[in-house]
Parts: sequence; C-alpha cells; structure tokens
Amino acid sequence: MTDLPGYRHLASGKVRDLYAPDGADDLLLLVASDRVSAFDVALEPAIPGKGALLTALTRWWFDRLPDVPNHLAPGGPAVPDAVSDRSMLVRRLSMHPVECVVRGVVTGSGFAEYRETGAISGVRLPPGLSDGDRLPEPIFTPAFKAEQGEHDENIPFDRVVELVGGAVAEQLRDRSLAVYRRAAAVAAKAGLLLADTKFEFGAEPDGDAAVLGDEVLTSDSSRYWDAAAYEDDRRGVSFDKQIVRDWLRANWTGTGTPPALPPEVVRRTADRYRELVERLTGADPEGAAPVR
Ligand code: Q0Z
Repeated sequence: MTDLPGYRHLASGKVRDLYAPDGADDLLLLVASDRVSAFDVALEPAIPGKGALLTALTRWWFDRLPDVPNHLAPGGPAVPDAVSDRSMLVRRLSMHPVECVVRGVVTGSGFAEYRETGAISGVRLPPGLSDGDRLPEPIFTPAFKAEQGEHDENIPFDRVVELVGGAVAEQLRDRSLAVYRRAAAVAAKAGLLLADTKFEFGAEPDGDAAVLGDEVLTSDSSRYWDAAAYEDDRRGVSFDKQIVRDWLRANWTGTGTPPALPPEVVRRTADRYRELVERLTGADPEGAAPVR
C-alpha cells in the first residue's frame, strides 16, 4: 500500500486500496494493486502491470456503456503519478449490500449450488446441466455481500427486494442483465465468451439509485473464456488467475502461509492478463481499431 500525498487511506481489500481525497468528501480514490489472490488468500509476489491492466479494462468498459450511469468523477483533485494508471477517482455512493451476479454459463460456485439444489440464488434451472454448460438465457443470481473474509451468500430475488426495496431491486436486476448482454456481445466479437460477471451498484445522494460502481467486467470480477477453445470441449480456458490456482493446487496443502509463486507462474499470469486486454481493446495500446 502506497502513502499518497493529499489522500487518506480508508480501507484495503486483498487486492485493492481505498482512499479519500483531502477536502473532497464526495469523492473516493479506488486503487488497484498488482497483488493477486486465489482461494481467498493474498499471494506473493505481485503480478507486474495487473492493477493498470484491470483499471484500463474498467475504464474501457465504462466508455462502451454510455447509457449506464457509472461512478467515475467528472473531475477532482490531482491523482499522484505513482497510482495514476491504476486508480479511478469516483463519486462516493451509498453502496447496496448486494453482489449483482449475472451468469450466461453455469460453473464455479453456481454449478455447485445447482448440483445440490437444482437452482442458483432461487433461480430454478433445467435438470441435467453439466459444469460449463451455456444457459438458454442469462440469469441474475444475486448474493449478499459478506463482511471481509466471509463468503458471499447467494440470495433469492425476494431477499434483494427486502434489502433495497422492490423498485431498486428491479433496477439492479434489469441493469445487470442489460450490461451483461451488451458486454457478452462485445466480447464475442473478440472471440471471448463472458461466462459470468459481478457488478456492484450504489445510490447517488438525491440522484440515481442504481449507479454502476466499483470495477466492472475485469478478469477479477468476471470469467472470460476463449470462445474457440470452449466450442471445442465446452471447457473454459480462463483469462484470469487459473495459472496461479493450478500451480497452488499442486504445490500447497491449503493451510498455513502459501508458498511464493515462482517467476514462471508470475510471468505467464501477467501475459494472460495482458492478452485479455489486447484482445478486447485492440492490440496496440496507442490506439489500434477497437472492437465495436
Ligand atoms: C467500493 C473496495 C477496498 C477498493 C466501497 N463509488 C463508491 N462509493 C462508495 N463506496 C465504494 C465505491 Cl466504489 C466502495 N468498495 C470496495 C474496497 C478497496 C474497493 F478496500 N468499498
């Protein structure tokens, strides 16, 4: 975590840090670090460039979603050079305690819940689905945001209504599904399958009650799969820390301090993050034709 002149540190998650600018109570600085986590533990060493790549991805998606209100601040105090390429100055919202997950594919914890109950977050699904199967329609599978260190708990839509009221609950669902559909279509043009993603929304004081906040459509908040590989064997070749997870599973029992990632794993993971950004936004960071 960096000491930032003109900013006060508020909180840190496993991979991100939150600051408040001095004298601008309505704003926050969201800083993405190069840290990586897997199986709910922070790992060493960092993945060089990860924070900047995920920040670039969030900004790129906000640009492509002009009809969806988001939390980017129109202006504000200067952001220190040390973090300018991996941070966003945002308007302070009152965040809803709901993780807005949309799934186009049944996998991960969603598949585990489906196997046990036949449903995810109360959404009943057809019988006989296998891990990695595409759903006939994307589904909204909200979760209650747990305290740090706890696992989020999938909740039915009725529970979202109790938490935020019926009108806002419908906005969260409808905006989540709309953004997923749009993003999945854009990703498809880049040869990517957006298997699932998670959004967070907040209310603007005296304004829009469902402003898109936090990071969006990054590989930390989403599963991107290579579409061609998926069509071959219906299995995700994931654009996230799959390399880290696979290495840890083979080299760590899961208790105590995890071993340091070897340079080869760090390099391949950094390459994977870079490849996702290049495929989505166009290879040349100076401005090759983006996917439209
Ligand atoms: C985001 C988080 C952390 C980074 C709060 N626009 C907003 N208004 C109010 N609160 C937030 C946002 Cl984005 C907000 N987080 C998550 C925690 C570092 C991001 F420690 N928490």
